[in-house]
Amino acid sequence: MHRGVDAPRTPAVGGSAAAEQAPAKPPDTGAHLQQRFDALIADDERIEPRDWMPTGYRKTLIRQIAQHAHSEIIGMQPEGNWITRAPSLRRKAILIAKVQDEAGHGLYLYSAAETLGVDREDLLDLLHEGKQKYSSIFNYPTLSWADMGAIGWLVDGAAIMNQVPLCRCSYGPYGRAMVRVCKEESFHQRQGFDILHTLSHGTPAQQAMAQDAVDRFWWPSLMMFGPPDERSAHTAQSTAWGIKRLGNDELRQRFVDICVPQARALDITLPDPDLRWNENRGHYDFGAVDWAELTRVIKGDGPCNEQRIQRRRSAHEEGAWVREAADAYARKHHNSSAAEALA
Ligand code: BYC
Repeated sequence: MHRGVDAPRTPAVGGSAAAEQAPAKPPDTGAHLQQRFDALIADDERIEPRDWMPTGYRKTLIRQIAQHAHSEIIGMQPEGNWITRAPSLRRKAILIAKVQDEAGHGLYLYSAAETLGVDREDLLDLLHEGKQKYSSIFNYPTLSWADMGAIGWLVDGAAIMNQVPLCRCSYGPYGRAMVRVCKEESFHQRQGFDILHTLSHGTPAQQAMAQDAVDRFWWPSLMMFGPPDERSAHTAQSTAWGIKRLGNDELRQRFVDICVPQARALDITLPDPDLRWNENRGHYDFGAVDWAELTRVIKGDGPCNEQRIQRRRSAHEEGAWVREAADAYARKHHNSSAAEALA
């Protein structure tokens, strides 16, 4: 059971007599702080912003939360591409709402990162300079309307699989942000499934379009979970710290297991000839993922890396006046509140 944000770390001391009898508080030495942190992690308690934490824990969280936030806002681009071409007013309104949700997710996540002592502007600079990553999946183009279905079904589906365990992340602000994000992602996943279901039960041309989208997005979706655990630089330590609750391979396997029956309901074939139920393992076996492709895309050599980052930079520059106006408004508001307090 997680402690609430404001719950005390140490038992309250009753009166002064009790205080006199209480054992002397151990000094906050490095070793003592580390022990307290380790005990919180071992008890599955949450670490909050005011708590001491090892430098590595803080750095890992900043890296992961920032990468996650960047993914949310870069993830608006492939879908934004279809807002003007959605096939009906209803589909357009839903897609606009979804893209707007992604911006909101970015905001929750940048705010969660800021509780670790970093500045959102600095994180954005790191993204724009190519010094921080975002998810590989958003470097693939969205070529047809069916891609909106495949992204919703597969990409949001993979995101939910990855993010539900993150709701139990040992760092409080990240875990709490994930709760809300996951609720919204499940709507996104259903809208994607609905788009594909409509197309795959439509004309032969629509069926082919749905199949083609799934053919292109299936393998990149499996790559979203990261490299295999044995090659993952961070999984062991992040799991020991309770940041990640499950490894990359286990989440990928769960995703495959859940997608197979859903693909059947969609009348869509997953593009993997090695996909079959393994009675002994109680899981679906699946073919080899092209890890060289993931490495290439992460390093900047995916089909749309350049376009995505350029668009992001120009959106940031074009939005400078909005940030300036918001700052000016905040200053004015602050000054008039201060003047009122003095009156
Ligand atoms: N793409 O040791 P590993 C969304 C990097 S948003 C790019 O396993 P870790 C959505 C990794 O960062 C989707 N990079 O790392 C939004 C590390 O690099 P550095 C984003 C990847 O962190 C809008 C290195 O490879 N979701 O779903 O333990 C619309 C070694 O990997 C990728 C999140 O960010 C990749 N696919 O595990 C719709 C969730 N995979 O930093 C949907 C939170 C690995 O050492 N993040 N790398 O240079 C996580 O759960 C974890 O960070 C990961 C990677 C599972 C992604």
